Amino acid sequence: MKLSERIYTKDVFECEASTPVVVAGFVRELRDFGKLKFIILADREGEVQITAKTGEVDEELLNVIDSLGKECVVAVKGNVRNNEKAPGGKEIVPEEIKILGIAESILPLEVRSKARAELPTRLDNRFLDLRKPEVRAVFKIRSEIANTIREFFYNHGFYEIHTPKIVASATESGANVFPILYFEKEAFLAQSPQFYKQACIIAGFEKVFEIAPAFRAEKHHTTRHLTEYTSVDTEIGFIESYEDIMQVVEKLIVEIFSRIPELCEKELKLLGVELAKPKTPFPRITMREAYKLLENQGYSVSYGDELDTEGEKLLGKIVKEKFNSDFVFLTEFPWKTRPFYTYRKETEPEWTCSFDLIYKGVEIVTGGQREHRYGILVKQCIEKGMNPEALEFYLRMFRYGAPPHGGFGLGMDRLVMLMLNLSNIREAVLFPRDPERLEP
Ligand code: AMO
Repeated sequence: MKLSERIYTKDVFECEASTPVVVAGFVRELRDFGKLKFIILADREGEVQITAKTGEVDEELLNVIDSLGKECVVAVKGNVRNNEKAPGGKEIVPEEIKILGIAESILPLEVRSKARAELPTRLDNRFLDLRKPEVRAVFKIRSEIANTIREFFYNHGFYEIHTPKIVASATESGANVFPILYFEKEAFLAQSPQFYKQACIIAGFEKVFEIAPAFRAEKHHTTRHLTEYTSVDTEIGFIESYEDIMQVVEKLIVEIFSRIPELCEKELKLLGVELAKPKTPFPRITMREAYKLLENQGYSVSYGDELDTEGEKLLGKIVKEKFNSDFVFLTEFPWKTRPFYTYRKETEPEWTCSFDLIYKGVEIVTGGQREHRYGILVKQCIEKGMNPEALEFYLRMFRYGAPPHGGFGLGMDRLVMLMLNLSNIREAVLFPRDPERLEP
């Protein structure tokens, strides 16, 4: 039997009776009724029943089946047979079974059990956890979201860029960078491609995007923070205002919510998730309005402070009731809460030309216009208590002609978690990293 002739289990159900086929996958279930033995064989696309009856198949083949355990990897050559009692109405009568990989008899995690193991056990045994169709569905959808995002940017004239992840300085705040030893020097893992995506705009690329890991040394244990996450970043040149950037975010979100239901119908059904195309434009609320809305509900946030998790959640609820929207742009963040590179309102410099996108009460995007005027940028850097000399490699770019520009960063893992109603960001990531978890 040749593996190159293999078809997926789902394609068996398209075959006429007596068609010879080769399938391969994991032994998900074994049932032994003495003279009648069943294997439920699973591959990425589904499952099929293999039926071996004494008298119908070789004695030797029955012995091979007896030697199998759950999750062994096998290839099966046989003929398709119609059988009303078989799942999906078809089964395979085997002629040859080849063992490709042996599984130990005691599994650290049951693949086909209805009872869900605790998340740490699942993550410790992720390779087995991912064999569950409902877990794998998350990553099929994530793959399609990534492809949709990539296609969206290519279709809108963006260049895809790849920027360094070993860097010389913090971009967002000094507190949450991972220092690394870089030969004899200190270096850091990139918190964001912020400086480099801006460099591409100053280089005249007009529109760029990157989908890549970002690293944050955040020690808090929450259901929405990781130490390594996937960031979807963009930067756009020659903008009028940050409104231009919000419109791109909106279009991208609508594209994702339009495409995923058609691309992942089966997976969404398996997860019990219904995705409706969001109404546009998303409501836009300034931070000053947000403080008032929260205050009216008895939740007070100091004027000029950032919203905490609870505040964001409550605001999400208020917006849902008021505008019937899961999405809201929070705009004009206080200068004191934003990085030094943020563009400030000309008339009210305590407020910035920046925004967050809140989805179901959780921040998924941060963006805004950037300060592109050298003198002001240096002043802002000093105002934030940073040393311009240490940032010379970044600041000098602005001395030789920088167009007005802006962009955003979208947390891919948060988006997947919220779209699929997962209760923890770790479920949206193949091999999550948090303060305690470095393996697998
Ligand atoms: P910010 O730091 O807000 O902005 O990050 C942008 C988005 O990235 C996601 N995110 C995270 N996801 C999981 N775990 C974390 N620890 C984590 N930290 C951030 C969130 C967040 O909205 N340079 C700016 C972006 C820009 O203005 O272009 C930045 O990095 O979804």
